[in-house]
Amino acid sequence: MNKLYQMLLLSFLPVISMAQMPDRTDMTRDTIHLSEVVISANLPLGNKDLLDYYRTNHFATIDNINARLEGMSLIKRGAYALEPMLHGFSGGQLNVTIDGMKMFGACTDKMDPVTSYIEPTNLKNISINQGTNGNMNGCNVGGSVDMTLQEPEETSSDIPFTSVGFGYESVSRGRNILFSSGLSKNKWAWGIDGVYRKNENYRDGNNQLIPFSQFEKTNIHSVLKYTTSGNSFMKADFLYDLAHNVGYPALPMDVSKARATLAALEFNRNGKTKLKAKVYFNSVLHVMDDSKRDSTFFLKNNTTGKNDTVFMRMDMPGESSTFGTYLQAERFWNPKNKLSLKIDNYTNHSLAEMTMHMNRKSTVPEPPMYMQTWPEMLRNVTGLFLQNTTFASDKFQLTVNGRLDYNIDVLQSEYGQQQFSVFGYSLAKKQSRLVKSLNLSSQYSLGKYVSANATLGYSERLPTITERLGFYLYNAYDGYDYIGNPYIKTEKSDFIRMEIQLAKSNLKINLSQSLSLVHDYILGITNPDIPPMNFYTNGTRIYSNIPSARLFSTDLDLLYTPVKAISVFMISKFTFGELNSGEAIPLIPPLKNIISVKYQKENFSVQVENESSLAQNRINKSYGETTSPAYSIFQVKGSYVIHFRHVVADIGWGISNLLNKAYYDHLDWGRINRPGRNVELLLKFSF
Ligand SMILES: [Cu+2]
Repeated sequence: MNKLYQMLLLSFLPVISMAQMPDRTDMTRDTIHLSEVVISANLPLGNKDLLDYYRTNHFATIDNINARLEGMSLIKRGAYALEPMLHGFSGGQLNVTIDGMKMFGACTDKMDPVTSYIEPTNLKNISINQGTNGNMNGCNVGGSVDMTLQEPEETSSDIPFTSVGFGYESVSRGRNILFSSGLSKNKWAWGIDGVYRKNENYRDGNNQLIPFSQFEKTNIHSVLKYTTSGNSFMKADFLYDLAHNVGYPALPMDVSKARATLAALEFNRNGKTKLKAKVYFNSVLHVMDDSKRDSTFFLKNNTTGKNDTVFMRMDMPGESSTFGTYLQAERFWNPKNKLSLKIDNYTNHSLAEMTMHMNRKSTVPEPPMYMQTWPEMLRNVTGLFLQNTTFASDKFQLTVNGRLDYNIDVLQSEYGQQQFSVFGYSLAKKQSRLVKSLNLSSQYSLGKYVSANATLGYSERLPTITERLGFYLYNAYDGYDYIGNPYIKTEKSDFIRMEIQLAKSNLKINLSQSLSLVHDYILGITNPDIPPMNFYTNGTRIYSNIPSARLFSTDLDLLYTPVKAISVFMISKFTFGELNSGEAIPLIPPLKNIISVKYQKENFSVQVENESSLAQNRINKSYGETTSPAYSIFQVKGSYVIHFRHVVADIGWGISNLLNKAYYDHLDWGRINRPGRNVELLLKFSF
């Protein structure tokens, strides 16, 4: 089995590892950093056991994987494109990047988080950094999620490799096809991978069809690599992702088209000084569509006093494109100190429009009403990141890092200015800000198997375009229209995290606690003076800074292998969030626990999993939040691998929601039930 073969064979298998950790920092070699996940052939020895706990099946979506990561929860508005939340932080409070590249969704309603444009088959790693410490790719308060794209490895043999898989899911009649292929010759290596998915509406545990839960998507990623010398290479990535007919049952609109393209060129040198330079471009188009929804309203007619039928249709396209570049270097400047540096710059262009077509039955059609919900804006950010790690002794290491981001926002549209003049704002065409971050972390080993980590940090973050210039953005969760605040202050966070790890050969435990004290926390505050614009909104909220908010999280991860064939994996997550008023931060998940037991012998494996959540009664009613009940669901899955000459056939099966429970998660908008019992079958051939 050559290396490329291995790489591609394993390309669907997520595992946990010391991703992105240079050799020297691997102080406790047996320790598993459960916050970092690798999906690749570069899986470190000994971590193979963990692999299947992250792989729900070969056709797992990125959401399935994210749901199992430490501290990660998912906000659900439909069956597709779940929004990541890390320890109660989401949206602009998180840095989501693709191998350090900035990319922004084009939906004003957060229907398309960046993760929705990536498939597990594209991925080599997912690495997560918690709190203010995730500032390598941008200053932020809630942490970072960086996804590295899959890449081929140059080999001496030039045997092409191909793998094709087919899958079926009963609950949504989901059909999935995935493939990957690779070729390498001399200094060249090429890889291609992709997925096609088509899902119809799914049924919940009450056997009810959930309307508007369908989706269809195609994803393709290609990478070409050229090794210039022993320790340097050039790499070109191209990614295309197209989703259409995506339903969002919890929202009043669906998506007829969500398209992303990404192109990147990278130079990498691995010498005494490690160098990485990258230039990239990505663009996202998002078209919202309510043509399949009932858009009839009944309004009292002012003159007749009778109920009048009103039809309202909306066209809401959005686009976002980002051009960026970065240079990263790493070097030991003496035997005990390693310095890392990153300089980066990106320019993002975004625009979202809304045209409302309103038609009263009793009168002539009104002229269409046009708005820019994201006025056309250019955001340019230049950042400098510096980090030094001191390996003080075999037992102790200290890392200090800091970052500065200089931002210029240029409002390009006249429209945006005019829109805001209604509220008495005279918008400056240009606005600049400086945000900063400083973090100190230490790692100390307390004996052969136990180590402790502590982090202390401060960071600020830029407000998003929605928070600054968003214009009448309807939030289907609380029923309010949201308006940005052009002069909103940056959000700031003080952060502390403690972690203790036990790492023995058959038992690994990781317990962590994080506390964030956020100042000038950004939240929409109701403004009773602004009249509602539509007949279906509760009122208008303006993004505002509230004095402070506190978020506390605790996570426990455990991996236990009592005997060789059996392994047990558990992950528990809990977050508590409070505003300075003492009220709960809206949409904080309750305690959640996943436990999984696996039996594996040779080519056969079977795994039983339980996912349980407590009820959430600590809610904020003024944000439309309601309590949610506890639930507990089971799933079972298995696989069998057959080797036949040069072909490897992988047969997989699984039943999720085994007891056909009708349930929803606290972060699921609209209290819409999740899928009921689902039988999945998959077949994968590699040759
Ligand atoms: Cu949208």
